[in-house]
Amino acid sequence: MKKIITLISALVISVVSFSGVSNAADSKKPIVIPTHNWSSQIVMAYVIGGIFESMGNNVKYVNTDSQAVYEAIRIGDVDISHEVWESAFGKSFTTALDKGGIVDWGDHEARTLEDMGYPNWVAAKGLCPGLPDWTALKNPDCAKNFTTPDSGGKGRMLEGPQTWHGDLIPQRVDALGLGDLWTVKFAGSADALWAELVSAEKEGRGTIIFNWTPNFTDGAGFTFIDFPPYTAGCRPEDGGDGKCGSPDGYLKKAVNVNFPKTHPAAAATLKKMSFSTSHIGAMAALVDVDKLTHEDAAKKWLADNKSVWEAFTK
Ligand code: TMO
Repeated sequence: MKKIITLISALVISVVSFSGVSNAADSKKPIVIPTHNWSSQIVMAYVIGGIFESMGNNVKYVNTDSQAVYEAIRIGDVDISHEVWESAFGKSFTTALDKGGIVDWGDHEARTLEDMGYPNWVAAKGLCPGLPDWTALKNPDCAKNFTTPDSGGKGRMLEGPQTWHGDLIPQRVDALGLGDLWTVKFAGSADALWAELVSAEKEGRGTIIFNWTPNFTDGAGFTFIDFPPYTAGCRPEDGGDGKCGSPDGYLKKAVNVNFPKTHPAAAATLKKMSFSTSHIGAMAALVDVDKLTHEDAAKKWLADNKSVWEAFTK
């Protein structure tokens, strides 16, 4: 009897140490990676999935709302986020952090800007003298060059999908006293923003759209408008008057609190993972310029940048 007990306890000890946290292998349970609705994020999802798979992990992609994802990570439905953009999602992310269950997993090297701007030919054609200073927008002779059939005689700005940051831009336009001259419409998708650039140029009318960096438009002749500087608390959602532009923002990663326990190797790799402005711009360009599918873009990016990502796995 004593012998059997000794045998059982030895077995228990070896099983426990085998599955122990410190040097355990990653669980075979698929790592749940979210996809949203802009190109770099989707390509990077497949890039990271490919890196995890190269380490022997299983992965699963779920299309998730880009605000609700932080709550989904917090409660464990999604394992990671790889593009937490400060301007659009900082508030949802911080709210989830405060509730617990989600962990800040560090910053990418790239800094971000998410704001309204225009293709450089708008300035070259003299459609709004004084840009990129926002006060140029107060001039009726500027606004009239940006009208569209649906803008009620006002200049039109084309925002991205409303799920990204709600009424931030319409609020700002009103707060800055631009509401009599300008109206804000929401695009249904990122592709609608890029289509607007093409049609405005064809029609020779001015256009102001929402855009961001890193993106495929980096270095392709796009200028962001200089609004009054962002300061902590300046937005209406934070109690401010809304008379401010967007921050020089972070681009973070985040994980569910249990992810480093279930998948320690993948978690360590994600922690080291840091993409630059040009890495992320290239991921977007493979889709939006070269017209690859997101999956093919990720495969190509991984093949072209082996030395970059292999370093994260070591
Ligand atoms: C979140 N985004 C990059 C579309 O601004």
